[in-house]
Amino acid sequence: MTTSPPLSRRTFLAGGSALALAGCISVPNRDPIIVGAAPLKERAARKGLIIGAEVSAPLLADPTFRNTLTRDFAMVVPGNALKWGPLERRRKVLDFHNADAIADFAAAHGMMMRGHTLLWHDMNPKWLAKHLADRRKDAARLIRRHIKAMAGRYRGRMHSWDVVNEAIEPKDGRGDGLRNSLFLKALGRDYLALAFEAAAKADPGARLVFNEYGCEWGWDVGRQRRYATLRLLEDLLDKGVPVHALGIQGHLDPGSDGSLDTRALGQFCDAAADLGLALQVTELDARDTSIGGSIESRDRLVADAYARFLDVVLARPATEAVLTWGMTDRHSWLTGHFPRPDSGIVRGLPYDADYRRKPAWYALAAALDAAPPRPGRENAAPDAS
Ligand code: 9MR
Repeated sequence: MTTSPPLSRRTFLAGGSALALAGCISVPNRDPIIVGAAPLKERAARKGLIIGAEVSAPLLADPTFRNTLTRDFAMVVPGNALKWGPLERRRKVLDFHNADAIADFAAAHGMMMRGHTLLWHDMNPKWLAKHLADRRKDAARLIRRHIKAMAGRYRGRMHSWDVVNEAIEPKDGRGDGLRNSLFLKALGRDYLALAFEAAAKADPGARLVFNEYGCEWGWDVGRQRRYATLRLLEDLLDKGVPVHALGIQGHLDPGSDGSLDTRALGQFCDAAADLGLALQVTELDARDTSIGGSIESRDRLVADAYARFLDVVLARPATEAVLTWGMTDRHSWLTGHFPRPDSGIVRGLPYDADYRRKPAWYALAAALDAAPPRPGRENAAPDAS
């Protein structure tokens, strides 16, 4: 069970114009949250935290998107531009133009950047699986070369890299809970150490992250995922493999009972921190696909999921960053991947499709305000003022 932070720790505004700007949401079973409209990045920086959002390059040309993004967020992460598939559709022809556009945008606006992702079982070029299967002897060299090309190109410019994404899949039936991905098939579990070592060599300054989903699930498979993740990280760290942080994706599903077990999530965060890892929330959103009722009540449940999840993760001093997977419901993977029965837009992000702040924005703001400061890191983020 999480408890509400005392209201005195929330940001209050009083007075006519301030109240017009202020948001007031009433989250079920909690006090009403009243927060001003101070940018999220300012609130995060006060606590030594970083707030960021997933973007795609074409959106950066839209002034409304751009202005909202730079006002609220201090970090960007490309949603797809750095995945192996879009990057090297044809073998040995690398297309960095979208990723470069995002990196240039970040630099021009004093924003930080995360890299997503060096190795993932999904969104790979068609030629890759066959190539790895046909030439197992070359697999390690090919993976090293890929990581060197990617992480090397942005050396010194990435705050962190998702080195390996979603490597856990208990349903694949292995004793260690690892996903039977094309990389595992080619190299066995050694591919994980190889990837982190290659990334450390290519960009020694970047934080190297193991990124995973389903860490907050209450179901049995959630418990299995957490167990497998911790055992794997412990093993890698024991062997001296340079893993620096655990990425907790945070794709929440408030319409589904058991999808968020705050107690298990808290214990998981503590166990990862005990291993010496930093924590990042890397892909936060909350889908209302299976929630009926009015927009207001749907938005309240989404905001409640943000609040309950963030209260747990931000209470941990090891947590250093929160990134939402997108910013506005106008551009979110959720509507395509988890369509609502009424075919409406899925309202999982802090801004609605018309760039109005939603209760989820205010829940995020309140959670940042309530987070304990990270000693020594307050206002450490660039462009925090
Ligand atoms: O947001 C991404 C979407 O545009 C792609 O179609 C999809 C492909 O599976 O990947 C989405 O991003 C995923 C991320 O890379 C890893 N975690 C889950 C995200 C949502 O599927």
